[in-house]
Amino acid sequence: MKTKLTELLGIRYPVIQGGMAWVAEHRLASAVSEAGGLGIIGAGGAPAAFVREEIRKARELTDRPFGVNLMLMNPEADEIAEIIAREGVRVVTTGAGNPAKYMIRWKEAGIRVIPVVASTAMAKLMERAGADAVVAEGMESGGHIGSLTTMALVPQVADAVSIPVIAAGGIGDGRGLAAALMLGAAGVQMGTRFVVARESIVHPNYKEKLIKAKDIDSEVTGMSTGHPVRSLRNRMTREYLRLEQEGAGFEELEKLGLGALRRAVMEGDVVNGTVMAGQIAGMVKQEQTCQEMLEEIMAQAEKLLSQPPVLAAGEGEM
Ligand code: TUI
Repeated sequence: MKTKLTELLGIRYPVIQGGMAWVAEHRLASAVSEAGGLGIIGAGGAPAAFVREEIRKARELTDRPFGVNLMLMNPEADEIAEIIAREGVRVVTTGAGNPAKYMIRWKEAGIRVIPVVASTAMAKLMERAGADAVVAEGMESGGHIGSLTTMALVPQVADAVSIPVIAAGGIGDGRGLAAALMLGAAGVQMGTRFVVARESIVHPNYKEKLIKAKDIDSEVTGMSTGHPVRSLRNRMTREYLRLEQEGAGFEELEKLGLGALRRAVMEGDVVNGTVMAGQIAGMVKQEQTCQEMLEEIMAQAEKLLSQPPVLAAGEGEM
């Protein structure tokens, strides 16, 4: 399947992996790239030196292009931005902020820059600043989210900019990919599905909780602080929401969130840790290799696109 995205990045399938903090490390990123998508190392809140090592380790595991996601609230964002430029990374995605101040440096290093946006205003701003594409991420996503749904956001962003748009949020299989292309996207970004990849190093408890989750099992905390985060319901989200309802201040709430994602991903504390996941958690049913996932997703999308269900021969009145 050729799209503006596969051409822009030189990849086989129009699928990029989300830049998930702690989860998206060199093994997952290189496996996604080896399987024909675009793997991404998520800098999350990690120190710059750690990110540099992750980039070098990924390069040992694949000759294919991979990217780095710079989470813009990282205290070492400036240093990481410079490392990305110096280490010969091919693609950068950004999250949770405006990356405009790094754009000239990255473009001059020949990097494809793909900011994640949650509004048409931000998408237009990024296009003017020189972005090569944008990820339009709906609130179905796991982690830090905006307020629009993918269904509403993607076509509006596609109308607002002329660079390729990558749809994210609520996409976990070939139906989601086919639908995203119909909405005007040139490809998709998936996070939650890749969390349970065989090559993903997240603690088995995290994978198990995700595989057991149903459609309604995610919750959004942090609405009151201006940093809404979607994760699976557990003692942590209940306690957080109770404190928010009681009018707890920003500082008390932030303290609760600090390190909680790391506790869930690395230590397997899925009770008191933050188990970030998107609304498609209910359709994540089993651990598979990245290659199995991508082949299944592409086969399903290609079938749907060549034979849209509503036009299927001889079925009903339509
Ligand atoms: O960034 C994400 N998802 C994330 S970042 C993250 S780490 C974290 N953990 C706890 C609390 C806060 C962060 C976990 N998940 N997705 C991309 C994304 N970016 N979603 C929404 C946005 C966004 C929001 C506002 C992008 C730009 C923006 O603009 C604000 C501005 O600066 O004008």
